[in-house]
Amino acid sequence: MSAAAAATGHASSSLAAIGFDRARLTAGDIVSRSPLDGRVLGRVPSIARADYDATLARSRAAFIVWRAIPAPRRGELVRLFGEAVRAHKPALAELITLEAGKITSEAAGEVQEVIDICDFAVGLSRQLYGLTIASERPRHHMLERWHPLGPVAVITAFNFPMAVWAWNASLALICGNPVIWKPSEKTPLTALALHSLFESVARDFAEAPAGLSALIHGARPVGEWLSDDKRIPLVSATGSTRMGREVAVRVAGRFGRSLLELGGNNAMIVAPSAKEDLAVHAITFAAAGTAGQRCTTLRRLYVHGSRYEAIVARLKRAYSTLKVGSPLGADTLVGPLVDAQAFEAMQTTLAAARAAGAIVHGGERVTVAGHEAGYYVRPALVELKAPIEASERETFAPILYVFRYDTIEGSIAANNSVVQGLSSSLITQDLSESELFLSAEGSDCGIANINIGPSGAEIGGAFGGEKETGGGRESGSDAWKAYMRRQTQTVNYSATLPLAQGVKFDVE
Ligand code: UN1
Repeated sequence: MSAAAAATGHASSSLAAIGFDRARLTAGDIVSRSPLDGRVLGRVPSIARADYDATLARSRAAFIVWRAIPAPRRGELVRLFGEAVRAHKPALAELITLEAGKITSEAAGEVQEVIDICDFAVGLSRQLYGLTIASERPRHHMLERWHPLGPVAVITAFNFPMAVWAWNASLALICGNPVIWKPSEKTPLTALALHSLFESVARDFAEAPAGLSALIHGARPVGEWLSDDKRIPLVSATGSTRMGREVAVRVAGRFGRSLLELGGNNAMIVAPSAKEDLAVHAITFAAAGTAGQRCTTLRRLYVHGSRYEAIVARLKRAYSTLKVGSPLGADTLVGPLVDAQAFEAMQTTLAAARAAGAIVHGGERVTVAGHEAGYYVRPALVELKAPIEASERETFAPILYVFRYDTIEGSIAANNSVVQGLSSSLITQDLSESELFLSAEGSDCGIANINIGPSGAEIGGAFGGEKETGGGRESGSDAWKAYMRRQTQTVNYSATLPLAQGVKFDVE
Protein backbone atom coordinates (compact mmCIF):
# COMPACT_ATOMS: atom_id res chain seq x y z
CA MET A 1 0.00 0.00 0.00
CA SER A 2 1.34 3.48 -0.90
CA ALA A 3 1.77 6.11 1.77
CA ALA A 4 -1.18 7.98 0.30
CA ALA A 5 -3.45 4.92 0.37
CA ALA A 6 -2.42 4.17 3.93
CA ALA A 7 -3.21 7.72 4.91
CA THR A 8 -6.64 7.62 3.26
CA GLY A 9 -7.39 4.48 5.20
CA HIS A 10 -6.36 6.15 8.42
CA ALA A 11 -8.38 9.31 7.77
CA SER A 12 -11.43 7.30 6.71
CA SER A 13 -11.45 5.06 9.76
CA SER A 14 -11.07 7.99 12.12
CA LEU A 15 -13.89 9.85 10.37
CA ALA A 16 -16.12 6.79 10.08
CA ALA A 17 -16.81 7.31 13.77
CA ILE A 18 -18.77 10.44 12.90
CA GLY A 19 -20.65 8.95 9.98
CA PHE A 20 -18.25 9.74 7.15
CA ASP A 21 -17.47 6.59 5.23
CA ARG A 22 -15.48 7.21 2.08
CA ALA A 23 -15.76 3.58 1.05
CA ARG A 24 -19.50 4.04 0.47
CA LEU A 25 -19.05 7.01 -1.86
CA THR A 26 -18.81 5.06 -5.08
CA ALA A 27 -21.65 6.33 -7.24
CA GLY A 28 -22.31 9.69 -8.84
CA ASP A 29 -21.24 12.08 -11.56
CA ILE A 30 -18.91 14.14 -9.38
CA VAL A 31 -15.56 12.38 -9.21
CA SER A 32 -13.07 13.27 -6.52
CA ARG A 33 -9.51 12.69 -7.73
CA SER A 34 -6.50 13.08 -5.54
CA PRO A 35 -4.09 15.72 -6.86
CA LEU A 36 -1.31 13.58 -5.37
CA ASP A 37 -1.55 10.85 -7.99
CA GLY A 38 -4.82 11.27 -9.89
CA ARG A 39 -6.38 8.34 -8.04
CA VAL A 40 -10.17 8.36 -7.66
CA LEU A 41 -10.98 8.94 -4.00
CA GLY A 42 -14.74 8.67 -4.34
CA ARG A 43 -17.83 9.76 -6.23
CA VAL A 44 -20.92 11.67 -5.23
CA PRO A 45 -24.08 12.50 -7.18
CA SER A 46 -25.18 16.01 -8.15
CA ILE A 47 -28.39 17.00 -6.43
CA ALA A 48 -31.57 16.73 -8.53
CA ARG A 49 -33.91 19.72 -8.76
CA ALA A 50 -36.65 18.05 -6.71
CA ASP A 51 -34.20 17.22 -3.91
CA TYR A 52 -32.88 20.75 -4.10
CA ASP A 53 -36.37 22.14 -3.59
CA ALA A 54 -36.98 19.80 -0.67
CA THR A 55 -33.68 20.93 0.86
CA LEU A 56 -34.69 24.58 0.53
CA ALA A 57 -38.08 23.87 2.10
CA ARG A 58 -36.29 22.27 5.08
CA SER A 59 -33.95 25.27 5.35
CA ARG A 60 -36.87 27.69 5.41
CA ALA A 61 -38.59 25.61 8.10
CA ALA A 62 -35.36 25.44 10.09
CA PHE A 63 -35.07 29.22 9.90
CA ILE A 64 -38.47 29.70 11.60
CA VAL A 65 -37.22 27.68 14.57
CA TRP A 66 -33.57 28.79 14.68
CA ARG A 67 -34.19 32.56 14.53
CA ALA A 68 -36.06 32.35 17.84
CA ILE A 69 -33.28 30.48 19.69
CA PRO A 70 -31.24 32.94 21.80
CA ALA A 71 -27.99 33.81 20.06
CA PRO A 72 -25.75 32.56 22.91
CA ARG A 73 -27.46 29.15 22.62
CA ARG A 74 -26.80 29.21 18.90
CA GLY A 75 -23.21 29.95 19.87
CA GLU A 76 -23.19 26.87 22.08
CA LEU A 77 -23.86 24.68 19.04
CA VAL A 78 -20.94 26.30 17.23
CA ARG A 79 -18.78 25.78 20.33
CA LEU A 80 -19.57 22.07 20.37
CA PHE A 81 -18.85 21.82 16.66
CA GLY A 82 -15.48 23.56 17.16
CA GLU A 83 -14.68 21.03 19.90
CA ALA A 84 -15.52 18.16 17.55
CA VAL A 85 -13.27 19.65 14.86
CA ARG A 86 -10.46 19.89 17.45
CA ALA A 87 -10.92 16.22 18.30
CA HIS A 88 -10.74 15.18 14.63
CA LYS A 89 -8.13 17.69 13.48
CA PRO A 90 -5.53 15.20 12.17
CA ALA A 91 -8.05 13.15 10.17
CA LEU A 92 -9.68 16.24 8.67
CA ALA A 93 -6.28 17.65 7.76
CA GLU A 94 -5.30 14.40 6.08
CA LEU A 95 -8.40 14.56 3.93
CA ILE A 96 -7.54 18.10 2.86
CA THR A 97 -4.08 16.88 1.90
CA LEU A 98 -5.45 13.96 -0.09
CA GLU A 99 -8.21 15.82 -1.87
CA ALA A 100 -6.80 19.36 -2.25
CA GLY A 101 -3.08 18.47 -2.21
CA LYS A 102 -2.02 20.78 0.64
CA ILE A 103 1.15 19.96 2.53
CA THR A 104 0.54 18.53 6.00
CA SER A 105 1.25 21.70 7.95
CA GLU A 106 -0.92 23.89 5.70
CA ALA A 107 -3.75 21.36 5.85
CA ALA A 108 -3.54 21.36 9.65
CA GLY A 109 -3.46 25.17 9.48
CA GLU A 110 -6.68 25.16 7.52
CA VAL A 111 -8.42 22.98 10.11
CA GLN A 112 -7.06 25.33 12.76
CA GLU A 113 -8.70 28.18 10.86
CA VAL A 114 -12.02 26.32 11.21
CA ILE A 115 -11.48 25.96 14.95
CA ASP A 116 -10.45 29.61 15.32
CA ILE A 117 -13.52 30.97 13.54
CA CYS A 118 -15.76 28.75 15.68
CA ASP A 119 -14.17 30.21 18.81
CA PHE A 120 -14.61 33.70 17.39
CA ALA A 121 -18.26 33.05 16.54
CA VAL A 122 -18.97 31.70 20.03
CA GLY A 123 -17.76 34.97 21.57
CA LEU A 124 -19.65 36.94 18.97
CA SER A 125 -22.87 35.14 19.83
CA ARG A 126 -23.00 37.33 22.96
CA GLN A 127 -21.92 40.47 21.12
CA LEU A 128 -24.34 41.06 18.25
CA TYR A 129 -24.45 44.65 19.35
CA GLY A 130 -26.88 47.22 18.06
CA LEU A 131 -27.07 50.93 18.85
CA THR A 132 -29.27 53.23 20.87
CA ILE A 133 -29.88 56.49 19.07
CA ALA A 134 -31.05 59.82 20.52
CA SER A 135 -34.52 60.72 19.30
CA GLU A 136 -35.44 64.34 18.56
CA ARG A 137 -38.93 63.73 19.93
CA PRO A 138 -39.78 63.82 23.68
CA ARG A 139 -40.31 60.45 25.34
CA HIS A 140 -39.18 58.55 22.29
CA HIS A 141 -36.15 56.38 21.85
CA MET A 142 -34.53 54.85 18.83
CA LEU A 143 -32.68 51.59 18.45
CA GLU A 144 -30.81 49.77 15.80
CA ARG A 145 -31.20 46.00 16.05
CA TRP A 146 -29.84 43.12 14.05
CA HIS A 147 -32.11 40.24 13.14
CA PRO A 148 -31.51 36.90 11.41
CA LEU A 149 -31.72 37.00 7.65
CA GLY A 150 -32.80 33.56 6.45
CA PRO A 151 -31.08 30.66 4.67
CA VAL A 152 -27.55 31.54 3.53
CA ALA A 153 -26.01 29.80 0.53
CA VAL A 154 -22.26 29.25 0.70
CA ILE A 155 -20.41 28.39 -2.50
CA THR A 156 -16.78 27.45 -1.88
CA ALA A 157 -13.64 26.75 -3.92
CA PHE A 158 -11.29 23.75 -3.83
CA ASN A 159 -8.33 25.60 -2.36
CA PHE A 160 -9.80 26.21 1.10
CA PRO A 161 -12.25 23.32 1.14
CA MET A 162 -13.10 23.65 4.85
CA ALA A 163 -12.11 27.07 6.17
CA VAL A 164 -14.17 29.22 3.83
CA TRP A 165 -17.37 27.33 4.62
CA ALA A 166 -16.57 27.63 8.32
CA TRP A 167 -15.99 31.40 8.09
CA ASN A 168 -19.45 31.73 6.61
CA ALA A 169 -21.33 29.00 8.41
CA SER A 170 -20.16 29.76 11.94
CA LEU A 171 -21.20 33.40 11.60
CA ALA A 172 -24.42 32.63 9.73
CA LEU A 173 -25.43 30.11 12.41
CA ILE A 174 -24.84 32.33 15.42
CA CYS A 175 -26.68 35.10 13.54
CA GLY A 176 -29.73 32.82 13.38
CA ASN A 177 -29.55 31.53 9.82
CA PRO A 178 -29.57 28.04 8.30
CA VAL A 179 -26.79 27.31 5.80
CA ILE A 180 -26.78 25.55 2.43
CA TRP A 181 -23.29 24.59 1.28
CA LYS A 182 -22.28 23.92 -2.29
CA PRO A 183 -18.60 22.94 -2.23
CA SER A 184 -16.28 22.75 -5.22
CA GLU A 185 -16.78 19.66 -7.40
CA LYS A 186 -13.06 19.03 -6.82
CA THR A 187 -13.37 18.59 -3.06
CA PRO A 188 -16.68 16.88 -2.25
CA LEU A 189 -15.26 14.42 0.30
CA THR A 190 -13.60 17.03 2.45
CA ALA A 191 -16.94 18.83 2.53
CA LEU A 192 -18.77 15.63 3.38
CA ALA A 193 -16.44 14.82 6.25
CA LEU A 194 -16.69 18.26 7.82
CA HIS A 195 -20.42 18.39 7.28
CA SER A 196 -21.04 14.94 8.76
CA LEU A 197 -19.20 16.17 11.82
CA PHE A 198 -21.50 19.18 12.01
CA GLU A 199 -24.57 16.99 11.56
CA SER A 200 -23.52 14.61 14.31
CA VAL A 201 -23.09 17.54 16.71
CA ALA A 202 -26.37 19.17 15.62
CA ARG A 203 -28.30 15.89 16.06
CA ASP A 204 -27.42 15.87 19.74
CA PHE A 205 -28.29 19.53 20.23
CA ALA A 206 -31.90 19.77 21.27
CA GLU A 207 -32.64 23.25 19.89
CA ALA A 208 -31.11 22.58 16.45
CA PRO A 209 -33.88 21.95 13.91
CA ALA A 210 -33.48 19.37 11.15
CA GLY A 211 -32.12 20.96 8.00
CA LEU A 212 -30.20 23.67 9.87
CA SER A 213 -27.26 22.98 7.62
CA ALA A 214 -27.39 21.25 4.26
CA LEU A 215 -24.66 20.05 1.93
CA ILE A 216 -25.52 19.89 -1.73
CA HIS A 217 -23.26 18.83 -4.57
CA GLY A 218 -23.42 19.96 -8.14
CA ALA A 219 -21.81 21.89 -10.91
CA ARG A 220 -22.79 25.19 -12.45
CA PRO A 221 -26.57 24.62 -12.67
CA VAL A 222 -26.78 24.21 -8.89
CA GLY A 223 -24.90 27.49 -8.46
CA GLU A 224 -27.46 29.09 -10.76
CA TRP A 225 -30.38 27.66 -8.76
CA LEU A 226 -28.93 29.12 -5.58
CA SER A 227 -28.25 32.49 -7.19
CA ASP A 228 -31.77 32.75 -8.63
CA ASP A 229 -33.58 31.45 -5.55
CA LYS A 230 -35.72 34.08 -3.79
CA ARG A 231 -35.81 31.88 -0.69
CA ILE A 232 -32.12 32.65 -0.13
CA PRO A 233 -31.52 36.24 1.01
CA LEU A 234 -27.71 35.91 0.96
CA VAL A 235 -25.38 34.06 -1.39
CA SER A 236 -21.76 34.01 -0.27
CA ALA A 237 -19.51 32.88 -3.11
CA THR A 238 -15.78 32.29 -3.26
CA GLY A 239 -14.08 31.57 -6.58
CA SER A 240 -13.17 33.14 -9.88
CA THR A 241 -14.17 36.64 -10.95
CA ARG A 242 -15.98 35.07 -13.91
CA MET A 243 -18.16 33.01 -11.56
CA GLY A 244 -18.68 35.94 -9.18
CA ARG A 245 -19.82 38.24 -11.94
CA GLU A 246 -22.58 35.77 -12.82
CA VAL A 247 -23.63 35.22 -9.24
CA ALA A 248 -23.65 38.98 -8.54
CA VAL A 249 -25.86 39.78 -11.51
CA ARG A 250 -28.31 36.95 -10.87
CA VAL A 251 -28.61 37.69 -7.16
CA ALA A 252 -28.97 41.44 -7.73
CA GLY A 253 -31.66 40.72 -10.34
CA ARG A 254 -33.89 39.44 -7.54
CA PHE A 255 -32.69 42.06 -5.01
CA GLY A 256 -30.85 39.45 -2.98
CA ARG A 257 -27.54 40.09 -1.28
CA SER A 258 -24.26 38.60 -2.38
CA LEU A 259 -20.98 38.39 -0.52
CA LEU A 260 -18.20 37.86 -3.03
CA GLU A 261 -14.63 36.73 -2.46
CA LEU A 262 -13.14 36.48 -5.95
CA GLY A 263 -9.83 36.57 -7.73
CA GLY A 264 -6.73 38.26 -6.40
CA ASN A 265 -3.56 39.48 -8.08
CA ASN A 266 -1.63 40.34 -4.97
CA ALA A 267 1.59 42.29 -4.88
CA MET A 268 4.55 42.85 -2.60
CA ILE A 269 6.90 45.80 -2.64
CA VAL A 270 10.46 45.23 -1.39
CA ALA A 271 11.84 48.62 -0.40
CA PRO A 272 15.50 49.73 -0.13
CA SER A 273 15.52 49.20 3.67
CA ALA A 274 13.92 45.73 3.58
CA LYS A 275 15.46 43.00 5.74
CA GLU A 276 16.64 40.49 3.17
CA ASP A 277 16.02 37.20 5.00
CA LEU A 278 12.55 38.33 6.01
CA ALA A 279 11.76 39.41 2.45
CA VAL A 280 12.96 36.17 0.87
CA HIS A 281 11.06 34.08 3.39
CA ALA A 282 7.89 36.14 2.99
CA ILE A 283 8.09 36.01 -0.81
CA THR A 284 8.70 32.29 -0.97
CA PHE A 285 5.89 31.31 1.38
CA ALA A 286 3.40 33.69 -0.22
CA ALA A 287 4.27 32.88 -3.85
CA ALA A 288 5.20 29.19 -3.79
CA GLY A 289 3.30 28.01 -0.70
CA THR A 290 0.04 26.13 -1.33
CA ALA A 291 1.54 25.67 -4.84
CA GLY A 292 0.36 29.20 -5.63
CA GLN A 293 -3.27 28.23 -5.13
CA ARG A 294 -4.50 30.75 -2.56
CA CYS A 295 -6.61 33.78 -3.47
CA THR A 296 -4.02 35.66 -1.44
CA THR A 297 -1.00 34.13 -3.20
CA LEU A 298 1.73 36.62 -4.08
CA ARG A 299 1.70 37.06 -7.86
CA ARG A 300 3.51 40.35 -8.48
CA LEU A 301 6.76 41.42 -6.83
CA TYR A 302 8.17 44.95 -7.09
CA VAL A 303 11.79 45.18 -5.94
CA HIS A 304 13.61 48.49 -5.58
CA GLY A 305 16.35 48.86 -8.19
CA SER A 306 19.04 49.04 -5.47
CA ARG A 307 18.07 45.58 -4.19
CA TYR A 308 16.88 43.90 -7.37
CA GLU A 309 19.93 41.80 -8.33
CA ALA A 310 20.57 40.56 -4.79
CA ILE A 311 16.93 39.66 -4.07
CA VAL A 312 16.39 37.93 -7.41
CA ALA A 313 19.61 35.92 -6.94
CA ARG A 314 18.47 34.83 -3.46
CA LEU A 315 15.04 33.94 -4.80
CA LYS A 316 16.44 31.86 -7.63
CA ARG A 317 18.51 29.94 -5.08
CA ALA A 318 15.56 29.49 -2.72
CA TYR A 319 13.27 28.42 -5.56
CA SER A 320 15.73 25.86 -6.92
CA THR A 321 15.99 24.17 -3.53
CA LEU A 322 12.29 24.24 -2.57
CA LYS A 323 11.25 20.66 -1.93
CA VAL A 324 8.50 19.80 -4.42
CA GLY A 325 6.82 16.46 -3.82
CA SER A 326 4.12 14.49 -2.13
CA PRO A 327 2.38 16.76 0.36
CA LEU A 328 2.50 13.90 2.85
CA GLY A 329 6.30 14.13 2.91
CA ALA A 330 7.48 15.74 6.14
CA ASP A 331 9.89 18.13 4.41
CA THR A 332 7.77 18.94 1.33
CA LEU A 333 7.00 22.63 0.89
CA VAL A 334 5.28 22.54 -2.50
CA GLY A 335 2.63 19.92 -3.21
CA PRO A 336 0.84 19.28 -6.50
CA LEU A 337 -1.40 21.51 -8.57
CA VAL A 338 -5.00 20.50 -8.22
CA ASP A 339 -5.36 18.90 -11.67
CA ALA A 340 -4.27 18.74 -15.32
CA GLN A 341 -6.28 21.83 -16.18
CA ALA A 342 -4.37 23.87 -13.59
CA PHE A 343 -1.09 22.58 -15.01
CA GLU A 344 -2.09 23.48 -18.56
CA ALA A 345 -3.21 26.95 -17.51
CA MET A 346 0.19 27.47 -15.88
CA GLN A 347 2.12 26.28 -18.94
CA THR A 348 0.02 28.39 -21.33
CA THR A 349 0.59 31.46 -19.18
CA LEU A 350 4.35 30.84 -19.00
CA ALA A 351 4.51 30.39 -22.78
CA ALA A 352 2.66 33.69 -23.23
CA ALA A 353 5.09 35.39 -20.84
CA ARG A 354 8.09 34.01 -22.77
CA ALA A 355 6.55 35.17 -26.04
CA ALA A 356 6.13 38.63 -24.50
CA GLY A 357 9.86 38.75 -23.76
CA ALA A 358 9.91 37.66 -20.11
CA ILE A 359 12.79 35.71 -18.58
CA VAL A 360 11.27 32.60 -16.97
CA HIS A 361 13.05 30.60 -14.28
CA GLY A 362 11.50 27.25 -13.27
CA GLY A 363 7.86 26.36 -13.91
CA GLU A 364 8.57 22.91 -15.33
CA ARG A 365 6.79 19.71 -14.35
CA VAL A 366 8.51 17.64 -11.69
CA THR A 367 8.16 13.86 -11.65
CA VAL A 368 7.49 12.48 -8.19
CA ALA A 369 8.24 8.78 -7.84
CA GLY A 370 5.09 6.77 -7.20
CA HIS A 371 2.95 9.82 -8.02
CA GLU A 372 3.67 10.09 -11.76
CA ALA A 373 0.09 11.06 -12.61
CA GLY A 374 0.12 14.07 -10.25
CA TYR A 375 0.88 17.55 -11.61
CA TYR A 376 3.87 18.69 -9.61
CA VAL A 377 5.73 21.80 -10.76
CA ARG A 378 8.75 23.83 -9.81
CA PRO A 379 7.40 27.29 -8.90
CA ALA A 380 8.24 29.88 -11.54
CA LEU A 381 9.91 33.28 -11.31
CA VAL A 382 9.16 35.51 -14.28
CA GLU A 383 11.29 38.63 -14.72
CA LEU A 384 9.51 41.44 -16.51
CA LYS A 385 10.40 44.99 -17.54
CA ALA A 386 6.75 46.10 -17.74
CA PRO A 387 3.33 44.49 -17.17
CA ILE A 388 2.06 42.06 -19.80
CA GLU A 389 -1.39 40.58 -20.30
CA ALA A 390 -0.47 37.52 -18.24
CA SER A 391 0.69 39.54 -15.23
CA GLU A 392 -2.61 41.41 -15.13
CA ARG A 393 -4.72 38.33 -14.49
CA GLU A 394 -4.83 35.57 -11.91
CA THR A 395 -3.42 32.21 -12.98
CA PHE A 396 -4.05 29.82 -10.10
CA ALA A 397 -0.50 28.41 -10.02
CA PRO A 398 2.90 29.33 -8.54
CA ILE A 399 3.98 32.03 -10.99
CA LEU A 400 5.64 35.12 -9.56
CA TYR A 401 6.14 38.13 -11.86
CA VAL A 402 9.13 40.20 -10.75
CA PHE A 403 9.52 43.89 -11.60
CA ARG A 404 12.04 46.57 -10.70
CA TYR A 405 10.84 49.93 -9.31
CA ASP A 406 12.34 53.36 -8.57
CA THR A 407 10.02 55.36 -6.30
CA ILE A 408 7.65 54.28 -3.54
CA GLU A 409 4.85 56.27 -5.20
CA GLY A 410 5.47 54.43 -8.46
CA SER A 411 5.45 51.05 -6.73
CA ILE A 412 2.14 51.84 -4.98
CA ALA A 413 0.67 52.92 -8.32
CA ALA A 414 1.86 49.59 -9.78
CA ASN A 415 0.38 47.68 -6.82
CA ASN A 416 -2.95 49.38 -7.54
CA SER A 417 -2.81 49.10 -11.33
CA VAL A 418 -4.67 45.79 -11.71
CA VAL A 419 -8.42 45.12 -11.69
CA GLN A 420 -8.23 42.89 -8.61
CA GLY A 421 -7.92 44.30 -5.07
CA LEU A 422 -7.55 41.54 -2.50
CA SER A 423 -4.23 41.69 -0.69
CA SER A 424 -0.98 43.66 -0.74
CA SER A 425 2.23 44.01 1.24
CA LEU A 426 5.30 46.15 1.74
CA ILE A 427 8.63 45.06 3.20
CA THR A 428 10.37 48.09 4.68
CA GLN A 429 12.02 49.55 7.78
CA ASP A 430 11.06 53.06 6.71
CA LEU A 431 8.13 54.48 8.66
CA SER A 432 7.21 57.10 6.06
CA GLU A 433 6.94 54.39 3.40
CA SER A 434 4.85 52.06 5.52
CA GLU A 435 2.51 54.85 6.62
CA LEU A 436 2.08 56.01 3.02
CA PHE A 437 1.29 52.44 1.93
CA LEU A 438 -1.36 52.11 4.67
CA SER A 439 -2.87 55.57 4.06
CA ALA A 440 -5.71 56.74 1.81
CA GLU A 441 -3.04 57.37 -0.85
CA GLY A 442 -1.64 53.88 -0.43
CA SER A 443 -2.73 50.35 -1.30
CA ASP A 444 -6.27 50.10 -2.70
CA CYS A 445 -6.72 46.49 -1.52
CA GLY A 446 -8.92 44.98 1.18
CA ILE A 447 -5.79 43.74 2.95
CA ALA A 448 -2.52 45.67 3.36
CA ASN A 449 0.42 44.22 5.28
CA ILE A 450 3.80 45.50 6.44
CA ASN A 451 6.73 43.11 6.75
CA ILE A 452 4.66 40.02 6.05
CA GLY A 453 3.46 38.63 2.73
CA PRO A 454 -0.06 39.10 1.36
CA SER A 455 -1.28 35.60 2.34
CA GLY A 456 -1.93 33.76 5.58
CA ALA A 457 -4.44 36.14 7.15
CA GLU A 458 -5.77 35.50 10.66
CA ILE A 459 -9.52 35.04 11.16
CA GLY A 460 -9.88 38.07 13.46
CA GLY A 461 -9.78 40.58 10.62
CA ALA A 462 -12.43 41.07 7.96
CA PHE A 463 -11.25 39.11 4.92
CA GLY A 464 -11.92 40.23 1.37
CA GLY A 465 -11.04 42.69 -1.31
CA GLU A 466 -12.04 45.57 -3.51
CA LYS A 467 -12.69 46.01 -7.24
CA GLU A 468 -13.06 42.73 -9.13
CA THR A 469 -12.31 40.77 -5.96
CA GLY A 470 -15.94 41.53 -5.24
CA GLY A 471 -16.05 43.80 -2.20
CA GLY A 472 -17.26 41.15 0.27
CA ARG A 473 -15.90 40.77 3.80
CA GLU A 474 -15.97 37.47 5.63
CA SER A 475 -14.60 36.07 8.88
CA GLY A 476 -13.64 38.56 11.63
CA SER A 477 -14.28 42.17 12.67
CA ASP A 478 -17.89 43.13 11.93
CA ALA A 479 -18.27 40.82 8.90
CA TRP A 480 -21.17 39.21 10.83
CA LYS A 481 -23.38 42.15 9.87
CA ALA A 482 -23.62 40.80 6.32
CA TYR A 483 -25.50 37.80 7.72
CA MET A 484 -28.19 39.85 9.47
CA ARG A 485 -30.78 42.42 8.60
CA ARG A 486 -30.65 45.80 10.26
CA GLN A 487 -33.80 47.25 11.74
CA THR A 488 -34.19 50.85 12.90
CA GLN A 489 -36.77 50.99 15.69
CA THR A 490 -38.52 54.01 17.20
CA VAL A 491 -40.53 53.71 20.40
CA ASN A 492 -42.89 56.41 21.71
CA TYR A 493 -43.63 56.13 25.43
CA SER A 494 -45.49 59.45 25.71
CA ALA A 495 -49.26 59.97 25.45
CA THR A 496 -48.99 62.31 22.44
CA LEU A 497 -47.77 62.11 18.90
CA PRO A 498 -45.09 64.73 18.17
CA LEU A 499 -43.87 64.34 14.60
CA ALA A 500 -40.28 64.44 13.46
CA GLN A 501 -38.91 67.50 11.69
CA GLY A 502 -41.58 69.61 13.49
CA VAL A 503 -44.28 68.56 11.05
CA LYS A 504 -47.80 69.47 12.13
CA PHE A 505 -50.73 67.24 11.29
CA ASP A 506 -53.55 68.05 13.67
CA VAL A 507 -56.69 65.97 13.42
CA GLU A 508 -60.01 66.57 15.21
C1 UN1 B 1 -8.44 31.77 -0.05
O1 UN1 B 1 -7.39 31.59 -0.67
O2 UN1 B 1 -9.55 31.54 -0.56
O3 UN1 B 1 -5.19 34.56 4.06
C2 UN1 B 1 -8.49 32.15 1.36
C3 UN1 B 1 -5.05 33.41 3.67
C4 UN1 B 1 -5.98 32.36 4.22
C5 UN1 B 1 -7.25 32.31 3.48
C6 UN1 B 1 -7.15 32.30 2.00
N1 UN1 B 1 -6.22 32.62 5.61
O4 UN1 B 1 -4.20 33.09 2.87
